[in-house]
Amino acid sequence: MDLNSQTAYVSDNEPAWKDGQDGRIYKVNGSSRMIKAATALTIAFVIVLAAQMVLGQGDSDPAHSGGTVKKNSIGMELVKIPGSRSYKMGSPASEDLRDADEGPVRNVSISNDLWMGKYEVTQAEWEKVMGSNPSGFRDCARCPVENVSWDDAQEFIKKLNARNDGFSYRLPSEAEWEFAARAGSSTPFSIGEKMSPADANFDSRYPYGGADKGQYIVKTEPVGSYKPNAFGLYDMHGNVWEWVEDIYVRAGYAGMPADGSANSSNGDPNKRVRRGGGWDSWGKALRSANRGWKNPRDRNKNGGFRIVAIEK
Ligand SMILES: [Ca+2]
Ligand SMILES: [Ca+2]
Repeated sequence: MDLNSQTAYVSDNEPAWKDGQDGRIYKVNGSSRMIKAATALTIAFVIVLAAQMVLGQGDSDPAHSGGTVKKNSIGMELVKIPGSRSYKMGSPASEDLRDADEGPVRNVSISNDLWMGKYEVTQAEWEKVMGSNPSGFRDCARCPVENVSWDDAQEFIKKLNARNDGFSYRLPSEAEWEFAARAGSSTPFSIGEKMSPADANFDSRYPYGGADKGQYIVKTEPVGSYKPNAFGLYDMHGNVWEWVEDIYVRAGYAGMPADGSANSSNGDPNKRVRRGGGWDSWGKALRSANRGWKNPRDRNKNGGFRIVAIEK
């Protein structure tokens, strides 16, 4: 295996990539003001959520069908992702700081309803299934598990399936992941054109779309620390990169399956796609269309996953 050539192409969080994009060193400033603003936003959001719960409006809007949540046998929360739809996967050439592998934009069908982890798989959930915790960041049971390879994630899924709890589990396909991350949006992020430190955990010295800079936290945070998207999914942008099932093909989507299934046959199986960016990524890497990849045996402190479940 040629690790060097791999490093040369993987990009979204490597220093070389950062240097290539922008020679300036940004100064972190206004961080306490930023934290106050984030706290105020969080409080406002909790009030809105509480009001929705009291009024019972959480499930009434079909565009927000993420209101439907089930728990599996280990207490993992699964959000219903509506099927029978198609969406435009990939980014248009006009999207700022995109990479060529995000196109061409094409229609992809998501035929069946599926359930997706409301959060990244947590350290506590991993430990419950696997009996150990490989994470690099310690003393945070509700933080996402990281330091897990694609192969490790498959092992977790195998053990979870062996519990026979009414769902059959797997990694999301790349197409399912992007559909879930967009949650109906066609902007760079599910929240719009900008990515600021109040929106996700990333290296917010390098925000996107003209958003204010903030303090770089330099670690994972407990899942659900930021606002969910319209499907009710948390941390699709940032915190940890998320493995998906697909083999990465640098040439992009031409000739790839358009029925929502994973690409498991084209390209080099030693390149598996990761999505969504992580705590050490620049804002650009968190875009819904962005694609990264790693060797399926690589373990990284910035990488975890979430699962998809199909009702049996
Ligand atoms: Ca994530
Ligand atoms: Ca990329």
